[in-house]
Amino acid sequence: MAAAAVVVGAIDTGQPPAHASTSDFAVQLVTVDTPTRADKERLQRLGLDLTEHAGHDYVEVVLHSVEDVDALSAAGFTWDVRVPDMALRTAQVNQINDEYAASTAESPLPSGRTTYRTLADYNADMADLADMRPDIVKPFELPHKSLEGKTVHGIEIGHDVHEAEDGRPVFAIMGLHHAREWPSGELTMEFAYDLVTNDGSDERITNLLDKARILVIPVTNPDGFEKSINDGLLLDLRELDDGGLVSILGTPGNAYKRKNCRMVDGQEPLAGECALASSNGGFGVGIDTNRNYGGLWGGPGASPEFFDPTYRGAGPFSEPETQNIRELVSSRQVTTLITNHTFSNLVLRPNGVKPDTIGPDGHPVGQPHDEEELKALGAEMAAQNGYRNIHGWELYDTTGTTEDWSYNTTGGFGYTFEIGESEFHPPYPEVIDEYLGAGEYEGKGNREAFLIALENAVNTENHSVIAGRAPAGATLRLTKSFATPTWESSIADTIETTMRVGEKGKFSWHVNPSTRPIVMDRQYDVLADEPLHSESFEGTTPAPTEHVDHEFTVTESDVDLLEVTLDWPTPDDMDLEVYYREADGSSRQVASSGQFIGEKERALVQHPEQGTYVFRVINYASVAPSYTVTGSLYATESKTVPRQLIENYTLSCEKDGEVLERIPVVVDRGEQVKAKLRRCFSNW
Ligand code: 0X9
Ligand code: ZN
Repeated sequence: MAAAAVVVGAIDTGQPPAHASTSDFAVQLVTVDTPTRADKERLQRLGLDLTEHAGHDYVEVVLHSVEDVDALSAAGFTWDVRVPDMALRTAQVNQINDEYAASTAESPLPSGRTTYRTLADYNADMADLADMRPDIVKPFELPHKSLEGKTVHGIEIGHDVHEAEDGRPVFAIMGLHHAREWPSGELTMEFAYDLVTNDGSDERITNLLDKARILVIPVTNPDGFEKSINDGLLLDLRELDDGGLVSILGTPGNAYKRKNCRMVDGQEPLAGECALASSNGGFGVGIDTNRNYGGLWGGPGASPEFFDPTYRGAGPFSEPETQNIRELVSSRQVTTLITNHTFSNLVLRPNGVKPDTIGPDGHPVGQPHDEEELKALGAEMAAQNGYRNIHGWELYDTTGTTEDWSYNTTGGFGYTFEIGESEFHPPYPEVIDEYLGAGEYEGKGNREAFLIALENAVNTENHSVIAGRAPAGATLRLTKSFATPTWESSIADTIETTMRVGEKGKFSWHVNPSTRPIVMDRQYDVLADEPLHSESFEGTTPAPTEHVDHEFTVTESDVDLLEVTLDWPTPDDMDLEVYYREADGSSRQVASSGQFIGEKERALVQHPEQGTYVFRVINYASVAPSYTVTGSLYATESKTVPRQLIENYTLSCEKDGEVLERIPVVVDRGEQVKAKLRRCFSNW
């Protein structure tokens, strides 16, 4: 089947745009038909630039070259073009942004900004916030410079922020792992402005700055972001003299770059090298920093190929950009974390791989141990921004992502926000709406979602507290070392955090549970071996391109899966479609299967409603005299992988760097335990 061209959201001049570049391929965004999960997995293996924008029967993909188009059609996929020329679209967005900025002195954002920030703007804004309120804003540098030698900046916000840590819980929010996802940095930065400018006047925020410390890292991948924003802002629309035909100045360059600036594994890039490597829209070189974290590193949904958009890197945490976040999160008690991305209007929670996937420990990866709480908080946040609240794996598998590592390693709740409807960097007014909320979400939006996340960070029901008495001025240190499983091996991980005991000699330390979620008991569902009910229909094959329908009724109410299989004796092609018959007699397609020639068909309907289904057997090109179509209904059984370990922290009590006492502490989520220190007092 040929690809139909459906053009949405781009200027349609009726003529192909003129390009300044010699290359005549326009980078485009297409919607690829993937009716089954198997299709999605097959698509994923092609190494194309998949976006997170996907539904049950499609995935949006960025096509950067003729080779990409060829790969897609060679694999038999069909697609619609959504944005036929992304460079043109970016140029158009730039024009909208220029007009908005020219007509608007100050936006309703906390900072009042009217345009996207450049890298220099982010760094200047963080410095400005620290100047504005030095008492509550502490600038910090992440431990590793980027590959190009840039300092990665962050700010810590909270009352008495310059004092030694006092046991308050920590909230972390970050953006721009992916270079082209500009709003992810904007919203992160705006939240910082919101907190800082409302301290003292807004009771809720003032209270939160009393109870928590907030780590803000708007640009985790400064090398990549710099390339994307610099090239992206250069794209320019010019009116031609002969009748206003739209032309475009420049090529996309790195405007759609995703990854970091690693050019060759294990080597630092040469000066200027990364900016020049704008082949294929700049997605070619680099490591996907959101596949480079250690948790299940190298598993499904992360590519071993350097030029793949989801290249995982030479090893877990091989990149300075991910080492930075690792060391930050391992040295603080981050009870809630949000990593911002664009786009697709999603609140994603762990895990990144389908629960029935057999993990490296030989058991199904399962649901996260804290699924219920993670889901509930996700739902609360999603009610503010109108996003879908789902697991990372529900679109496609990923491993080595930020929150899959941070949650499974530290137990702190972690989420990926996929901000915005349909673009990596939409017109700036959309960024404002995403932050403040618009339409039915007016006054809520991601601002409110972030505040709820921050409130969760201080909510003792969802973390742990170690309380007790210790000599005033003592340093308390919590440490824990363990092996974090990657997909094929493991890495050594250490958590080490400190706090200083105040003058009253009492402490209350807000921490993550001592046992990691990954070794706690966890649930997974398996399909029962035997179907609840199964029915087969034999039929005479219709003429090519014709079809035959069979009706199948579901009377049971608690069915987890309807499996429909189609079999025939010859190695040629039939297709299968499954419809649900609505009360008004109309039919709605609920599943389909259109495999390659020779492969038999299998379509799945999750949680089928009661009622009548139609199995449509289509003769695509088969000479078989007859076929068999079978519907089977299955229930799932919930199983448990038992808790493998109880882990403890080691709490040490120190005076001037000398350890006076060490005790083990075990604490579960939602629990408060007393730590009884003795020798620390007697030896003080
Ligand atoms: O693929 C990604 O890294 C993220 N999507 S994006 O379009 N921004 O690139 C999603 C990662 C989060 N998903 C999971 N944890 N599964
Ligand atoms: Zn992203």
